Amino acid sequence: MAAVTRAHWEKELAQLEAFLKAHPLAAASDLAALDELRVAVLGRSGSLTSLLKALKDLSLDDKKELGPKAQSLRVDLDAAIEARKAELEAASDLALSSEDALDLTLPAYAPARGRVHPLTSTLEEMTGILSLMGFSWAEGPLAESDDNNFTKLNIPEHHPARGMFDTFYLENSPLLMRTHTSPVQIRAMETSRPPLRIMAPGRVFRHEAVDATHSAVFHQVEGLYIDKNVTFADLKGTLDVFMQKLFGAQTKTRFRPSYFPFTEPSAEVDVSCLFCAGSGCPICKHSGWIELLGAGLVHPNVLKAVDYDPQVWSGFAFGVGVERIAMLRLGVKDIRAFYENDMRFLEQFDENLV
Ligand code: 2NM
Repeated sequence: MAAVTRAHWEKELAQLEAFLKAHPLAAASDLAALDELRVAVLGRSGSLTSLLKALKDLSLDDKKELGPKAQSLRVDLDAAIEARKAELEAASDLALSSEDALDLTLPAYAPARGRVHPLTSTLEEMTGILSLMGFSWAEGPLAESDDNNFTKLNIPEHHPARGMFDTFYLENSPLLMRTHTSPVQIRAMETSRPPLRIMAPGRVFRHEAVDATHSAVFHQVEGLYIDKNVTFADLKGTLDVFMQKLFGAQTKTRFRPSYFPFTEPSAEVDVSCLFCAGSGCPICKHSGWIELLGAGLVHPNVLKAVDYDPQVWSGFAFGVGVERIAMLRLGVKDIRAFYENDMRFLEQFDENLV
């Protein structure tokens, strides 16, 4: 700035004050705008800097009078700039941190829901049907006595089922792992008087070579009905309804003569193929029938073993494998998949029973 007069200096200061009034630092919208203002006023060739430099051209009296005015303006401006700068920085920090912050308006993560194991849902459906038909739930220990598992079920001492190749015997114990849930029926008959209508669902153990259709540990549901004058017709009617409730009203049953030590007569029970309705397909090997249950009228020796008089009481019993039913309904080709707990397998079975 060339040498100035007092009047010129005062005019310049008035202009600067007017400018600052029109552009208050407190209104600078961001740090860049604030710095631009700072440079324009307080920078090396800023308007206030120039005025302070120009004081040297004024008289000593004018300097004494005007110098403090300009100085105090400069101090005020410095303070205002610092204050606004702090404000803008705080605002931008806040903006940054709220970008990273949890947005409470977002929907919550869906919780990972568990689901019922396909064997459990199958077993529950079977027992649910039997329950509606009047069978009550009975349970017993997995490790059983030889008596309950074999002798009282009319399985003689040298029957092959008793061999080491079929039964898991325990070391240092007279007990064995039950090979069927029939010992539960024995216990129930021993602890209550007939009539009796019970089901025995649960885990059983056989010394099997494991493959796609055999497991050493599997599940059974057995039913037992003891009353006066129970006939084979009662058994047929009961299993007809059970199978129709399980597989659909169109389902038919077929009884073929068979043998079990604990029933006489005994039967293998087939159901009409649930995939082709009996017309023949690869799953029923074109027979139209699928073998599913064992059944029969309770052998008099079994009744005698639990102190029921076979002249007074009679009954039927049946047994069915839970895995076999689940495999058929769910299209599972390898029984081992049920026990591996691979989520990719288990996640396929939510509500999708056949
Ligand atoms: C089956 C087949 C036939 C059965 C027999 C008994 C008892 F205890 F009453 F003797 N409970 N279950 C039985 C009969 C089980 O499973 C294939």
